[in-house]
Amino acid sequence: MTTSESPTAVGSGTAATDKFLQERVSADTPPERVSAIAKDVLEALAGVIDKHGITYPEYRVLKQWLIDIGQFGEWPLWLDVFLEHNVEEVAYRGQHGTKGSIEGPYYVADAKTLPAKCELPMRDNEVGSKLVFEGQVRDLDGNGLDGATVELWHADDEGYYSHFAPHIPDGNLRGTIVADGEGRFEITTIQPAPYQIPTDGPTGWFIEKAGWHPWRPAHLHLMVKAPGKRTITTQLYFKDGEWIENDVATATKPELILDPKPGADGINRVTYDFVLDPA
Ligand code: MBD
Ligand code: FE
Repeated sequence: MTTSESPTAVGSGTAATDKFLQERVSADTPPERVSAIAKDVLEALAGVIDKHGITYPEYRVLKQWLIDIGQFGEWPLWLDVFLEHNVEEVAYRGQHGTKGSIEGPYYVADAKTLPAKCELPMRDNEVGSKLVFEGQVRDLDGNGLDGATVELWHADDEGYYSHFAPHIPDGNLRGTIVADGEGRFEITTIQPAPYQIPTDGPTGWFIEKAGWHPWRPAHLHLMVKAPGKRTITTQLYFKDGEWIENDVATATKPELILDPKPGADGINRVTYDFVLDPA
């Protein structure tokens, strides 16, 4: 691997920021609500400054770090690691189906469409143990859903994501699986590795200065859709996996843990069914 092909914090950060900027997001927040939220945020920060007796050197370091986060393109990373789980909990209040989890910074829309029984796009020599992931998309009454899609994206055996690491081909380990008429799917992929927040950028420095660890447990990302149903964005983890009890992004849930077992062919297999609420 040449230096220019090595993943760097600024490289993945910039790619995540560029991807996010293409979405041109908006929210219909009225001025009274903006005012109420902004007031509470400022009051919370005032409380922290007062409580800890924040000094001028500390204030200037904060300013520098906020500028660095922007220049490294790491706002998507930092926000999704430290705040998104709170927003996700609010968004899924009162929902009955499969638990959600955070989307994170590395989703890419319009991944290749694949049939219900498929292999995720991967390199000829893709490293990692094979994993067969199968299941069914159902409604709250247990009926299989026609027209369901399962978008799956995950890191490779080194913890890197395609589109956000320069040495991986676009589309690698990403797919939009069209489930069959009863919502069933069977996807062959590889076991992802845990993900490490880049240590050569401001999110990594922040974690290091606080004496925390930069790891997320190995995970699969999923976005599951069906006509007339509420889309769920979630993640699935692996039983007894490293960092499962102390995810830096606080995004694990007991209901979202897989326990693959080798089948008769020796290949690891696991079943997980998704339940969607009405839209
Ligand atoms: C990831 O792979 C991820 O899933 C999240 C939420 C944040 C950073 C990297
Ligand atoms: Fe991830």
